[in-house]
Amino acid sequence: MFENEEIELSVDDAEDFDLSLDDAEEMEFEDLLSEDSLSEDFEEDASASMDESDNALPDDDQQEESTKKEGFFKRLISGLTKTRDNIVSGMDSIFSGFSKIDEEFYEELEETLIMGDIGVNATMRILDDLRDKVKAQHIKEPMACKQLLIDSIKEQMDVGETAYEFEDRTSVVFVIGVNGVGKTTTIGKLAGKLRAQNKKVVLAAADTFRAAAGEQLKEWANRADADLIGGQEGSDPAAVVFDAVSAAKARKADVLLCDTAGRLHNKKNLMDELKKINRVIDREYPEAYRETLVVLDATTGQNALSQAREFNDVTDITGVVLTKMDGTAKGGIAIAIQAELGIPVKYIGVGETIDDLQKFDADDFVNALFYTNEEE
Ligand SMILES: Nc1nc2c(ncn2[C@@H]2O[C@H](COP(=O)(O)OP(=O)(O)OP(=O)(O)O)[C@@H](O)[C@H]2O)c(=O)[nH]1
Ligand SMILES: [Mg+2]
Repeated sequence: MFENEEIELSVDDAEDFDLSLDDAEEMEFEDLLSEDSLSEDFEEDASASMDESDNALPDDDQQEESTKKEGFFKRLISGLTKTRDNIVSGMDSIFSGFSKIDEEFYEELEETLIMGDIGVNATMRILDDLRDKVKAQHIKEPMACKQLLIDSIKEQMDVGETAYEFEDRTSVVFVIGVNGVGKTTTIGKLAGKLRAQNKKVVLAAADTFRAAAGEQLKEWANRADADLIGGQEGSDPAAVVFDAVSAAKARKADVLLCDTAGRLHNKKNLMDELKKINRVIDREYPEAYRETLVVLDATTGQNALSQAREFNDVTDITGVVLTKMDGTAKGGIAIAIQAELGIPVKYIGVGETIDDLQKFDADDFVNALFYTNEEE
């Protein structure tokens, strides 16, 4: 089965992935084009529910930009408490416990970084960079290394400026990831964010494998005040996406968010299906800007990193959403993802409600990680 804990695709699997174009053509999508086949029994236009909803979105305009930024940083600091305790308290005792910078000092730092889920390769690069800086600047005091280490981590995480272009264009956001990582929840939160910017949002419930998946997305559509296009349980997910693309075009939607299954009968099926859906979007909506987000559960640490690699092999990932950052000690994985894969973490999930999705900024993240009260 395709469990969270183990996603291991062999190269052989990958070679089998290719579905021929003919397969896709056989799906007779033309038949689905007619208006009345748009899965009406499942389709939901939740626009009426906005006003009386308990979950009405906060009015961004009412808040001062600076207060928001401050509040955001505070939330980030508190969300990262466990990760910070895990990594930084170990660091501080190394910085204060050593009287000189020697091999043993570097070894202790290495162990702490690796234990903090920063990843072996990223750790090596961070420490090589630190050694260079220490040498070049003739640093003798371990305490004086702290800021250099922070700088090195930030440099290794550099993936250039993170673009959120899809938010401002007519776009399709394809959301993928193994089961239970938080795909559906992330789509709900993203829909909420986009609706708060007054965008027209359509959700495609392309997880037709799990019985409750459609209902779950429908709830999020109501909460976020977005349209939903779904299909019956067991129906072809690529056909649902085909319908959703037609609806997005007809309704002049700004953003189409596609939820996908995290588990199928086996891994190969899942990857085949993702490829097939991808092809349908490419063919039917070539004018749309494409964003492919892989959702990873931060609590799974290094497994998240290998999942990102596997998905990157079958599709071009444009960004990562790292969920469940609230309360995990494994938040260091954000560093490993950017430093080792060069893929930007675009959002982090910090809770289960509609407001619990934040844009990720590597510098803010590292600052929050190393934040101590004395520095105020
Ligand atoms: N604490 C916390 N929980 C989260 C976060 N994101 C998602 N969850 C929870 O994780 C669980 C799984 O989330 P889903 O959105 O259903 O995950 P999924 O990837 O769609 O799962 P499948 O559809 O089964 O593949 C739910 O209980 C969510 O509330 C987060 O950022 N923080
Ligand atoms: Mg789901």
